[in-house]
Amino acid sequence: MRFAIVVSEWNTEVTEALYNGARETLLKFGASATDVVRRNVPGSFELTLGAQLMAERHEFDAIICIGVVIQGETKHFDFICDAVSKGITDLNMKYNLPVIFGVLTPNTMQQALDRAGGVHGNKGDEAAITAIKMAALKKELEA
Ligand code: RBF
Repeated sequence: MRFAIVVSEWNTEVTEALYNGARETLLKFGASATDVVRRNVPGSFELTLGAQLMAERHEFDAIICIGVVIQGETKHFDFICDAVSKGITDLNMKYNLPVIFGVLTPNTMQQALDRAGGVHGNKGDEAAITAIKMAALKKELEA
């Protein structure tokens, strides 16, 4: 299977850890390095268009979106989270393709780090497993 990972450049310490977790999990479960394609976008708000541009290529079995929006640090929190969660939901339906919401929305940077390879694991790993499960479900039901 082929996977795209779209990574937001805000809070890169966290998004890089999430990306590495997602990529390593895809490779661990059998994806080859050439079948995992990464592209960056400036912020989480741009994840929707970034994922849509990847979906338009019709060459991926799933797309993983990775971002971090920290509630305590921006009044834009609700705008960005609402937009990207709705945007990603719409892409799932528009392309009939798993587009995975790997966006952390914690209150603090420490909570983000705890979920990006810290005490609460790595949500990037979980996003990758979700991508694999949904791509497999799609293949099974469309066979
Ligand atoms: N993008 C993120 O991915 N995480 C953030 O925490 C975040 N905070 C922002 C706070 C403000 C005040 C603004 C204007 C933008 C923020 N962005 C953040 C960037 C946003 O996702 C997007 O890249 C820009 O709004 C340009 O469309």
